[in-house]
Amino acid sequence: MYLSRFLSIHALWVTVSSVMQPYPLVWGHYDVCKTQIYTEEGKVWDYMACQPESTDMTKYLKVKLDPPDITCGDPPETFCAMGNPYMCNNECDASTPELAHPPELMFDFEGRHPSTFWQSATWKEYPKPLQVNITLSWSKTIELTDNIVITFESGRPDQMILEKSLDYGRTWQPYQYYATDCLDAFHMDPKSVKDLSQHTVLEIICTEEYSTGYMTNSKIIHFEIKDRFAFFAGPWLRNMASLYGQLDTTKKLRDFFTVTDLRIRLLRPAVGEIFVDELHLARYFYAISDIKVHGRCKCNLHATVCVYDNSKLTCECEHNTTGPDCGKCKKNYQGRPWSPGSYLPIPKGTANTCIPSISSIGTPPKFNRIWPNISSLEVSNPKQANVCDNELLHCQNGGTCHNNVRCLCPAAYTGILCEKLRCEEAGSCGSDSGQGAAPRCSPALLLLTALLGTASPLVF
Ligand SMILES: [Ca+2]
Repeated sequence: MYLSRFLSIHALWVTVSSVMQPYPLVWGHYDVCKTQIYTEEGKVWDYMACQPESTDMTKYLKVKLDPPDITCGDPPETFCAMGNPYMCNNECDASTPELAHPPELMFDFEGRHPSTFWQSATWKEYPKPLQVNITLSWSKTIELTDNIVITFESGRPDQMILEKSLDYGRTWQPYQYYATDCLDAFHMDPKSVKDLSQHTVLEIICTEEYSTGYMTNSKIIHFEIKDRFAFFAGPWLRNMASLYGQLDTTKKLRDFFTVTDLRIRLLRPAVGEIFVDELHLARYFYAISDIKVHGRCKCNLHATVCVYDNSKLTCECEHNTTGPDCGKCKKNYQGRPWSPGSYLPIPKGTANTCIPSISSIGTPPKFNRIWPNISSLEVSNPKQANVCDNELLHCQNGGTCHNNVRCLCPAAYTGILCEKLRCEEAGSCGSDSGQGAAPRCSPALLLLTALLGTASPLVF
């Protein structure tokens, strides 16, 4: 509910700012889906590509551990400090809140001392491997915008794989391998992200950077999103236009940063020495105090708001699109194939709005079918296609939109959008009459012009 409230405030701000500002406050941030502009025809909507703000996505995930009973404390057990096998006075007890280490402590507010953390059972079954999968699920496609950061309280694992899914956990692909010895663990040469380039940015690497034992001064493991962005946007990410351009034109690159789920596969705990000390197996376990995942809902550049309701994230779609990711056109708005918005041209992008289906506006027989019921229609009935809405569907030639269901036309014009000369319909338009000043565009062209308004360029 918190997100819902936050996003409502955000939505309100977007609405207010779009009224106040003819253009987005900061160019190239894609934080406004539409804005009113003034043309010779009066106020009309101008549409642009838009996306939700990047935020802390750990508030909206579900976490699952496998094996499910791997968390320590049931039954209670003592564990030792890794650096000192004789310091074994720590206890994990799931039934005592002060001594329990449940998974949610990986996502609580940090900054306190000592840290709160999830902890696994110890490696008492050595040499059977101690392996744990931690799956983070959003049930929604999200786009990562910052490094994934995992903070270990137990020394960083000797072997670990970070994996991602794009299909809600049905299939998994490796994101990055982590090992003290990449060649030994995964038969891969060790690499760092800095060894990559624009051309090899999608390569899946094994890194030893984060996996040396407990003696090192850091507890942190990164999956480097920003370093990968920097290949396109420069070291300080100043040239975001270049990055957005690449994301727009290279689907594989965009998909690389898109996930529905992440899976942390802990394959071997930190040992800190070459050999496992079999006499003190209570030194070996996994403990994670914090996981950071920053990203945004993927809304295909058709929404700035993503609502969290009933434990589910959903884009609040604009541009006449619908679906959890705004991945299709609304009913009666299928006048051209759905298309994602585009970051290009910088800064406002292209909205690629869905336009009304020609048939929804009506050939006369269809229109006649709905016309008798118009008086009983709720204007706000979302299932009823608007005949006019002052956004995409403008009444033409001075006509005015009445309750969204019909255009009131000046005497000389007729048609659903007042697009036809009345004399033309009657077959009485003289070539030399005063009416000749009116454009003799075909009704279809007039209709198309009406549908598009001042919206972004058409891409069929
Ligand atoms: Ca914590």
